[in-house]
Amino acid sequence: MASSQEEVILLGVIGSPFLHRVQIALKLKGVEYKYLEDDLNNKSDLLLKYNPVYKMIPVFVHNEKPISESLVIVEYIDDTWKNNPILPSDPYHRALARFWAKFIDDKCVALAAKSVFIVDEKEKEKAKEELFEALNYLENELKGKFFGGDEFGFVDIAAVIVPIIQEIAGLQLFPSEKFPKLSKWSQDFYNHSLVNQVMPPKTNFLPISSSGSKPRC
Ligand SMILES: N[C@@H](CCC(=O)N[C@@H](CS)C(=O)NCC(=O)O)C(=O)O
Repeated sequence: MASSQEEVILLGVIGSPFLHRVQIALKLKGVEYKYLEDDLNNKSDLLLKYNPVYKMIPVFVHNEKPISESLVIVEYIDDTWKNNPILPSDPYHRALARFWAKFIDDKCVALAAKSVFIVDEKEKEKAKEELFEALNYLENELKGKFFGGDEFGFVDIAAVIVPIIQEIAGLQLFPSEKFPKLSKWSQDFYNHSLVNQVMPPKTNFLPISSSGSKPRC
């Protein structure tokens, strides 16, 4: 728990999967925080001050020290509040968890955006094929109920975006016959008693958009 001397602020926009990563981590740790909803069409001075480099939410501010990038924030939360660990303790398993979390952002998220926004049909099909290939790696990586084992961990929190991509993109990304484990995982994770306290109704997710238009998610 954050002590009464601590000030914990989170800037975000409800419906952003990147924000929800941080909220799940805070809920798991039982950290109280002040939530400030931003407006991506009219970014607050606080957002521009605290994340001048990317000008993106989420931004986490702990005792006036700002941190950006959702996965960096989740690691910081895990390092700061030691109860209910998010990353494994073994260095090799920690490295693997970071590898898959990065894979989700670099491959799955990037390819999903591409497969939605590319206009050329051939290229769109190619991006979809590559996305399916990437998701197949995730499917094979899912060895237990969660990526983290019996309980969810860093990769699960990173992967919260994967079913959201399906919703917002209107893609049948993982029909259960193609990705049975991912499909079951997404139900288990979203229905988890901590996670479902944080996630908004699926209709509230922000639309992802190509890098040219604003605001983007
Ligand atoms: N890599 C960032 C991505 C965050 C992100 O894409 N945030 C979007 C909202 S979902 C944003 O702030 N967009 C504003 C903009 O692009 O101007 C993270 O993991 O935190």
